[in-house]
Amino acid sequence: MTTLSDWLAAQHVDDALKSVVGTMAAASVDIAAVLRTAPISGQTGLAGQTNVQGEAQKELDVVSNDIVLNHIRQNPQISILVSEELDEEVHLENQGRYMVATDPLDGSSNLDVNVTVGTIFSVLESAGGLLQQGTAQKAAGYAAYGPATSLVLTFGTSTAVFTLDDAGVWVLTADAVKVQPASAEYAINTARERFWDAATRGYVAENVAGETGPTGKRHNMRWVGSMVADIHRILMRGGIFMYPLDSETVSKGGRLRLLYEANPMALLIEAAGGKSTTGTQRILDVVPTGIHQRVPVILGSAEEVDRVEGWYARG
Ligand code: AHM
Ligand code: MG
Repeated sequence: MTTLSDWLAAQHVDDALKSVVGTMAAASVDIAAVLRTAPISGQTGLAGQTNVQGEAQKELDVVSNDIVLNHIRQNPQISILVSEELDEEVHLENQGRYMVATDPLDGSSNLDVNVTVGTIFSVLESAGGLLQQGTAQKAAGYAAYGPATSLVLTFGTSTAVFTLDDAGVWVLTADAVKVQPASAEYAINTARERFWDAATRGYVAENVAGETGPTGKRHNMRWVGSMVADIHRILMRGGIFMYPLDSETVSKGGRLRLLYEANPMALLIEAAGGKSTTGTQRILDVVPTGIHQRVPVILGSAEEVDRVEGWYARG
Protein backbone atom coordinates (compact mmCIF):
# COMPACT_ATOMS: atom_id res chain seq x y z
CA MET A 1 0.00 0.00 0.00
CA THR A 2 1.34 3.42 -0.96
CA THR A 3 0.00 6.33 1.05
CA LEU A 4 -0.02 9.97 0.02
CA SER A 5 2.95 10.54 2.35
CA ASP A 6 4.91 7.74 0.67
CA TRP A 7 4.07 9.08 -2.76
CA LEU A 8 4.95 12.66 -1.87
CA ALA A 9 8.29 11.52 -0.43
CA ALA A 10 9.18 10.07 -3.83
CA GLN A 11 8.30 13.21 -5.84
CA HIS A 12 11.14 15.40 -7.11
CA VAL A 13 9.76 18.71 -5.88
CA ASP A 14 10.69 20.80 -2.85
CA ASP A 15 9.35 19.96 0.58
CA ALA A 16 7.52 23.27 0.87
CA LEU A 17 5.48 22.48 -2.24
CA LYS A 18 4.74 18.98 -0.93
CA SER A 19 3.48 20.52 2.30
CA VAL A 20 1.07 22.80 0.38
CA VAL A 21 -0.42 19.80 -1.38
CA GLY A 22 -0.60 18.02 1.99
CA THR A 23 -2.52 20.97 3.42
CA MET A 24 -5.13 20.81 0.67
CA ALA A 25 -5.38 17.03 1.09
CA ALA A 26 -6.01 17.51 4.83
CA ALA A 27 -8.63 20.19 4.19
CA SER A 28 -10.38 17.81 1.80
CA VAL A 29 -10.59 15.13 4.50
CA ASP A 30 -12.37 17.62 6.77
CA ILE A 31 -14.71 18.79 3.99
CA ALA A 32 -15.55 15.16 3.16
CA ALA A 33 -16.46 14.56 6.81
CA VAL A 34 -18.82 17.54 6.84
CA LEU A 35 -20.48 16.55 3.57
CA ARG A 36 -20.96 12.92 4.54
CA THR A 37 -23.41 13.79 7.31
CA ALA A 38 -24.62 17.21 6.13
CA PRO A 39 -28.27 16.14 5.67
CA ILE A 40 -28.31 14.99 9.33
CA SER A 41 -26.72 18.14 10.70
CA GLY A 42 -29.10 20.18 8.58
CA GLN A 43 -26.37 21.70 6.45
CA THR A 44 -27.39 21.99 2.85
CA GLY A 45 -26.10 23.63 -0.27
CA LEU A 46 -28.79 26.24 -0.02
CA ALA A 47 -28.59 29.65 1.59
CA GLY A 48 -31.03 30.55 4.33
CA GLN A 49 -31.58 26.99 5.59
CA THR A 50 -32.03 26.18 9.26
CA ASN A 51 -31.02 23.02 11.13
CA VAL A 52 -33.32 20.91 13.29
CA GLN A 53 -32.83 23.34 16.19
CA GLY A 54 -33.93 26.15 13.93
CA GLU A 55 -30.46 27.69 13.81
CA ALA A 56 -29.32 29.36 10.64
CA GLN A 57 -26.78 27.29 8.71
CA LYS A 58 -23.94 28.54 6.64
CA GLU A 59 -23.94 27.41 3.05
CA LEU A 60 -21.64 24.45 2.61
CA ASP A 61 -19.55 26.46 0.15
CA VAL A 62 -18.80 28.88 2.98
CA VAL A 63 -18.14 26.07 5.45
CA SER A 64 -15.73 24.49 2.97
CA ASN A 65 -14.00 27.80 2.36
CA ASP A 66 -13.53 28.27 6.11
CA ILE A 67 -12.03 24.78 6.41
CA VAL A 68 -9.54 25.50 3.62
CA LEU A 69 -8.64 28.88 5.10
CA ASN A 70 -8.05 27.37 8.56
CA HIS A 71 -5.75 24.72 7.14
CA ILE A 72 -3.88 27.19 4.97
CA ARG A 73 -3.27 29.55 7.89
CA GLN A 74 -1.42 26.72 9.64
CA ASN A 75 1.03 26.22 6.78
CA PRO A 76 3.87 28.79 6.83
CA GLN A 77 4.65 28.00 3.18
CA ILE A 78 1.44 29.66 1.97
CA SER A 79 1.18 33.45 1.79
CA ILE A 80 -1.83 34.08 -0.48
CA LEU A 81 -5.23 32.45 -0.93
CA VAL A 82 -7.52 33.10 -3.88
CA SER A 83 -10.96 31.51 -3.48
CA GLU A 84 -14.16 31.44 -5.49
CA GLU A 85 -15.89 32.28 -2.22
CA LEU A 86 -13.88 35.46 -1.57
CA ASP A 87 -14.12 38.60 -3.70
CA GLU A 88 -10.52 39.57 -2.91
CA GLU A 89 -7.41 37.48 -2.38
CA VAL A 90 -6.35 36.90 1.23
CA HIS A 91 -2.79 37.85 2.20
CA LEU A 92 -1.86 35.59 5.09
CA GLU A 93 0.49 36.44 7.92
CA ASN A 94 2.95 33.86 6.66
CA GLN A 95 5.51 35.02 4.12
CA GLY A 96 5.55 31.62 2.44
CA ARG A 97 6.62 30.97 -1.11
CA TYR A 98 3.30 29.63 -2.40
CA MET A 99 -0.15 30.81 -3.33
CA VAL A 100 -3.25 28.61 -3.53
CA ALA A 101 -6.21 29.33 -5.80
CA THR A 102 -9.25 27.20 -4.99
CA ASP A 103 -12.89 26.52 -5.55
CA PRO A 104 -13.49 24.96 -2.11
CA LEU A 105 -16.78 23.32 -3.13
CA ASP A 106 -17.49 23.18 -6.83
CA GLY A 107 -20.86 22.00 -8.09
CA SER A 108 -22.62 22.79 -4.83
CA SER A 109 -26.00 22.97 -6.55
CA ASN A 110 -25.72 19.16 -6.65
CA LEU A 111 -25.41 18.75 -2.89
CA ASP A 112 -29.07 18.52 -2.08
CA VAL A 113 -29.46 15.59 -4.48
CA ASN A 114 -26.40 13.75 -3.16
CA VAL A 115 -24.42 13.98 -6.38
CA THR A 116 -20.60 14.11 -6.41
CA VAL A 117 -19.07 17.53 -5.77
CA GLY A 118 -15.45 18.52 -5.29
CA THR A 119 -12.68 20.83 -4.13
CA ILE A 120 -10.41 22.12 -6.92
CA PHE A 121 -7.05 23.80 -6.33
CA SER A 122 -4.04 25.27 -8.06
CA VAL A 123 -0.64 26.04 -6.51
CA LEU A 124 1.58 28.85 -7.82
CA GLU A 125 4.59 30.78 -6.53
CA SER A 126 3.45 33.96 -4.82
CA ALA A 127 6.39 35.87 -6.31
CA GLY A 128 4.81 35.52 -9.75
CA GLY A 129 1.82 37.64 -8.72
CA LEU A 130 -1.87 36.85 -8.79
CA LEU A 131 -2.30 36.73 -12.55
CA GLN A 132 -0.07 33.94 -13.81
CA GLN A 133 -0.66 31.68 -16.79
CA GLY A 134 -1.63 28.08 -16.08
CA THR A 135 1.77 26.93 -17.33
CA ALA A 136 3.26 28.53 -14.19
CA GLN A 137 1.31 26.19 -11.88
CA LYS A 138 3.57 24.15 -9.59
CA ALA A 139 0.84 21.70 -8.61
CA ALA A 140 -2.88 21.17 -9.08
CA GLY A 141 -5.51 18.82 -7.80
CA TYR A 142 -9.05 18.09 -6.85
CA ALA A 143 -10.92 16.07 -4.27
CA ALA A 144 -14.07 14.31 -5.47
CA TYR A 145 -16.67 13.57 -2.81
CA GLY A 146 -18.48 10.65 -4.42
CA PRO A 147 -19.15 6.97 -3.66
CA ALA A 148 -15.44 6.98 -2.78
CA THR A 149 -13.59 10.10 -1.71
CA SER A 150 -10.84 10.63 -4.26
CA LEU A 151 -7.87 12.97 -4.44
CA VAL A 152 -6.25 13.59 -7.80
CA LEU A 153 -2.87 15.33 -7.90
CA THR A 154 -0.23 16.50 -10.32
CA PHE A 155 3.05 18.37 -10.09
CA GLY A 156 2.79 18.85 -13.85
CA THR A 157 4.33 15.68 -15.22
CA SER A 158 1.97 12.86 -14.24
CA THR A 159 -1.40 12.49 -12.54
CA ALA A 160 -2.08 10.25 -9.54
CA VAL A 161 -5.35 9.20 -7.88
CA PHE A 162 -5.73 8.49 -4.16
CA THR A 163 -8.70 7.10 -2.24
CA LEU A 164 -9.53 7.97 1.36
CA ASP A 165 -9.61 4.87 3.58
CA ASP A 166 -11.60 4.32 6.78
CA ALA A 167 -8.72 5.59 8.91
CA GLY A 168 -8.60 8.89 7.04
CA VAL A 169 -5.46 7.99 5.08
CA TRP A 170 -5.10 8.73 1.37
CA VAL A 171 -4.10 5.51 -0.42
CA LEU A 172 -2.66 5.55 -3.96
CA THR A 173 -5.13 3.74 -6.22
CA ALA A 174 -3.96 4.79 -9.69
CA ASP A 175 -0.57 6.23 -10.63
CA ALA A 176 0.47 7.89 -13.89
CA VAL A 177 -3.12 7.85 -15.16
CA LYS A 178 -3.52 8.24 -18.93
CA VAL A 179 -6.54 9.86 -20.57
CA GLN A 180 -7.44 7.67 -23.53
CA PRO A 181 -6.57 9.57 -26.73
CA ALA A 182 -9.75 8.42 -28.47
CA SER A 183 -13.25 8.43 -27.02
CA ALA A 184 -16.89 8.53 -28.02
CA GLU A 185 -18.28 10.15 -24.87
CA TYR A 186 -18.89 13.88 -24.66
CA ALA A 187 -20.09 16.16 -21.87
CA ILE A 188 -21.87 19.42 -22.62
CA ASN A 189 -25.01 21.10 -21.36
CA THR A 190 -27.16 20.56 -24.46
CA ALA A 191 -29.94 22.76 -23.06
CA ARG A 192 -27.70 25.65 -24.13
CA GLU A 193 -27.78 24.65 -27.80
CA ARG A 194 -29.58 27.80 -28.90
CA PHE A 195 -26.62 29.87 -27.61
CA TRP A 196 -23.90 27.75 -29.26
CA ASP A 197 -21.45 28.97 -31.88
CA ALA A 198 -20.96 27.21 -35.24
CA ALA A 199 -17.96 25.19 -34.02
CA THR A 200 -19.82 23.72 -31.05
CA ARG A 201 -22.86 23.00 -33.20
CA GLY A 202 -20.71 21.33 -35.85
CA TYR A 203 -18.82 19.13 -33.40
CA VAL A 204 -21.90 18.01 -31.46
CA ALA A 205 -23.88 17.37 -34.67
CA GLU A 206 -21.15 14.98 -35.81
CA ASN A 207 -21.38 13.15 -32.50
CA VAL A 208 -25.17 12.95 -32.62
CA ALA A 209 -24.94 11.55 -36.17
CA GLY A 210 -22.98 8.64 -34.72
CA GLU A 211 -22.17 5.87 -37.19
CA THR A 212 -24.13 7.69 -39.89
CA GLY A 213 -21.81 10.73 -39.62
CA PRO A 214 -18.15 11.48 -40.42
CA THR A 215 -16.79 9.90 -37.20
CA GLY A 216 -18.36 6.58 -38.20
CA LYS A 217 -19.03 5.62 -34.59
CA ARG A 218 -21.80 5.86 -32.01
CA HIS A 219 -21.24 8.57 -29.38
CA ASN A 220 -22.71 8.88 -25.93
CA MET A 221 -23.50 11.99 -23.87
CA ARG A 222 -22.89 12.28 -20.12
CA TRP A 223 -23.33 15.56 -18.20
CA VAL A 224 -23.35 15.45 -14.42
CA GLY A 225 -23.32 19.24 -14.16
CA SER A 226 -20.62 18.97 -11.51
CA MET A 227 -17.23 19.62 -13.08
CA VAL A 228 -15.22 17.42 -10.73
CA ALA A 229 -17.50 14.45 -11.40
CA ASP A 230 -17.42 15.00 -15.17
CA ILE A 231 -13.63 15.48 -15.26
CA HIS A 232 -13.01 12.46 -13.03
CA ARG A 233 -14.99 10.26 -15.41
CA ILE A 234 -13.00 11.61 -18.35
CA LEU A 235 -9.69 11.09 -16.55
CA MET A 236 -10.55 7.48 -15.78
CA ARG A 237 -12.23 6.38 -19.03
CA GLY A 238 -11.77 9.13 -21.62
CA GLY A 239 -14.13 11.65 -23.14
CA ILE A 240 -14.41 15.39 -23.58
CA PHE A 241 -15.79 18.10 -21.30
CA MET A 242 -17.09 21.29 -22.91
CA TYR A 243 -18.29 24.57 -21.47
CA PRO A 244 -17.58 26.62 -24.59
CA LEU A 245 -18.09 30.30 -25.14
CA ASP A 246 -21.67 30.88 -26.28
CA SER A 247 -23.82 33.88 -27.06
CA GLU A 248 -25.06 34.10 -23.48
CA THR A 249 -21.66 33.76 -21.73
CA VAL A 250 -19.63 35.75 -24.29
CA SER A 251 -19.87 39.03 -22.38
CA LYS A 252 -18.39 37.36 -19.29
CA GLY A 253 -15.71 35.44 -21.21
CA GLY A 254 -17.26 32.05 -20.44
CA ARG A 255 -18.88 30.22 -17.53
CA LEU A 256 -16.06 28.56 -15.61
CA ARG A 257 -13.25 30.31 -13.77
CA LEU A 258 -9.71 30.31 -15.11
CA LEU A 259 -7.58 30.39 -11.94
CA TYR A 260 -9.27 27.74 -9.82
CA GLU A 261 -11.39 25.65 -12.21
CA ALA A 262 -9.98 25.64 -15.76
CA ASN A 263 -6.23 25.86 -15.06
CA PRO A 264 -5.94 23.12 -12.43
CA MET A 265 -8.17 20.78 -14.47
CA ALA A 266 -6.16 21.55 -17.62
CA LEU A 267 -2.87 20.77 -15.85
CA LEU A 268 -4.24 17.49 -14.47
CA ILE A 269 -5.62 16.43 -17.85
CA GLU A 270 -2.49 17.43 -19.80
CA ALA A 271 -0.22 15.68 -17.29
CA ALA A 272 -2.31 12.59 -18.02
CA GLY A 273 -1.77 12.97 -21.78
CA GLY A 274 -5.02 14.76 -22.60
CA LYS A 275 -5.47 18.22 -24.09
CA SER A 276 -7.17 21.46 -23.15
CA THR A 277 -8.31 24.46 -25.17
CA THR A 278 -10.57 27.47 -25.14
CA GLY A 279 -11.37 26.50 -28.73
CA THR A 280 -8.67 28.74 -30.14
CA GLN A 281 -5.93 28.68 -27.48
CA ARG A 282 -4.43 26.22 -24.99
CA ILE A 283 -6.09 27.00 -21.63
CA LEU A 284 -2.73 26.97 -19.82
CA ASP A 285 -1.45 29.78 -22.10
CA VAL A 286 -4.29 32.20 -21.33
CA VAL A 287 -2.95 35.31 -19.57
CA PRO A 288 -5.34 36.12 -16.70
CA THR A 289 -6.70 39.63 -16.33
CA GLY A 290 -8.52 39.10 -13.03
CA ILE A 291 -8.57 36.54 -10.24
CA HIS A 292 -12.18 35.55 -10.94
CA GLN A 293 -11.80 35.65 -14.74
CA ARG A 294 -13.95 33.22 -16.70
CA VAL A 295 -12.82 31.25 -19.72
CA PRO A 296 -14.26 28.77 -22.23
CA VAL A 297 -13.27 25.22 -21.23
CA ILE A 298 -12.81 22.26 -23.56
CA LEU A 299 -10.64 19.40 -22.33
CA GLY A 300 -10.16 15.67 -22.33
CA SER A 301 -9.18 13.00 -24.87
CA ALA A 302 -6.62 14.44 -27.30
CA GLU A 303 -8.32 13.34 -30.52
CA GLU A 304 -11.65 14.81 -29.45
CA VAL A 305 -10.09 18.13 -28.40
CA ASP A 306 -8.30 18.20 -31.77
CA ARG A 307 -11.65 17.71 -33.52
CA VAL A 308 -13.19 20.64 -31.65
CA GLU A 309 -10.17 22.83 -32.43
CA GLY A 310 -10.54 21.77 -36.06
CA TRP A 311 -14.08 23.16 -36.06
CA TYR A 312 -12.88 26.43 -34.51
CA ALA A 313 -10.09 26.68 -37.12
CA ARG A 314 -12.72 26.59 -39.89
CA GLY A 315 -13.82 30.01 -38.58
P1 AHM B 1 -20.17 26.60 -9.35
O1 AHM B 1 -18.72 26.98 -9.21
O2 AHM B 1 -21.10 27.74 -9.04
O3 AHM B 1 -20.51 25.34 -8.62
O4 AHM B 1 -20.41 26.36 -10.91
C1 AHM B 1 -19.59 25.46 -11.61
C2 AHM B 1 -20.39 24.28 -12.10
C3 AHM B 1 -19.54 23.18 -12.64
O5 AHM B 1 -19.25 22.23 -11.66
C4 AHM B 1 -20.36 22.60 -13.74
O6 AHM B 1 -19.58 22.04 -14.76
C5 AHM B 1 -21.14 23.78 -14.24
O7 AHM B 1 -21.21 24.70 -13.17
C6 AHM B 1 -22.52 23.39 -14.65
O8 AHM B 1 -23.12 24.46 -15.25
P2 AHM B 1 -24.66 24.37 -15.80
O9 AHM B 1 -25.52 24.50 -14.61
O10 AHM B 1 -24.76 25.53 -16.75
O11 AHM B 1 -24.81 23.05 -16.50
MG1 MG C 1 -17.03 26.44 -9.16
